[in-house]
Amino acid sequence: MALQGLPAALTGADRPLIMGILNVTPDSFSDGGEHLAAEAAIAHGLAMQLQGADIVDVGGESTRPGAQRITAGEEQDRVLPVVVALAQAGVAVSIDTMRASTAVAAVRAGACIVNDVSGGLADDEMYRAVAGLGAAYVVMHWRGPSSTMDRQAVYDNVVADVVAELGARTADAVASGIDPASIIVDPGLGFAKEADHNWELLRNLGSLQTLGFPVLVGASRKRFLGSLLAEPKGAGSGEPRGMRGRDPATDAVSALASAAGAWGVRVHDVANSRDAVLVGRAWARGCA
Ligand code: PMM
Repeated sequence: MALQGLPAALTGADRPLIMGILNVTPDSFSDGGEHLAAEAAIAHGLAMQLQGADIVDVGGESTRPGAQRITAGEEQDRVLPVVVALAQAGVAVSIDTMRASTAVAAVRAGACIVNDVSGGLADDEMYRAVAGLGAAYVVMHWRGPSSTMDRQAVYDNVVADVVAELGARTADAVASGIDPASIIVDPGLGFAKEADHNWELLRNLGSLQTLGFPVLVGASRKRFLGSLLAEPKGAGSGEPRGMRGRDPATDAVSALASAAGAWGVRVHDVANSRDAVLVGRAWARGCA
């Protein structure tokens, strides 16, 4: 069944969708404040659309490890002008927020997806709010805020535990009135996960698919790619590869996630990930 809440052009796509990342934050670990000014953020969102982004994911609150929360007002001041302008320009906009009030305001401003990295855990009002919106809803695996998440990376079996926890979240979401046909799940790479937890989850994307929802993968420029690519430095431990140097590895994950049947990839490097998902799809099918 087609995913509910998305524009028809996206529900008909026969390849994984590209969700371009637009962090409208001064301290985002990837963008470092480049896009803080609304004008610059809007221009970057439009540029990503031209490069082939199917969706632009607008976020106002950093989820960088150790990041502190901001107020709802600050978050909405950052994201709403950008959501309005991009939606008016015909971009399919996703709002990356853990707050029900921001989700509601952004969908009213034109967003068609609520991307909730907390999977509903950060705000008791989120499921009820999303149930009435008619938007798609990304339920990401999460165990706690960025300030504490590194301590929560403890699993008996990371794949089974993440599937069980996402299963519980999605069941709660449906019980609160959210249409199951509007739900997307995401393993939450890097959120309460050590590097090998992320690799184990990627190797087992099929287990996430057993939940019965489309699967979104967000590996772009994350720490586990930086540490994989660390250059040996003398006899000591290597320095992680810098952010921008992680894009080819992100593209490789996009190709492999596509071959494994992912519904979408959330990336900074839109143009190359778009090529990569086509390679992955052709690889899996044995034809173009
Ligand atoms: N990662 C980040 C933020 N939002 N949303 C989803 N659905 N999945 C993710 O993996 C995810 C996310 C953090 O990364 P960023 O700071 O580069 O945006």
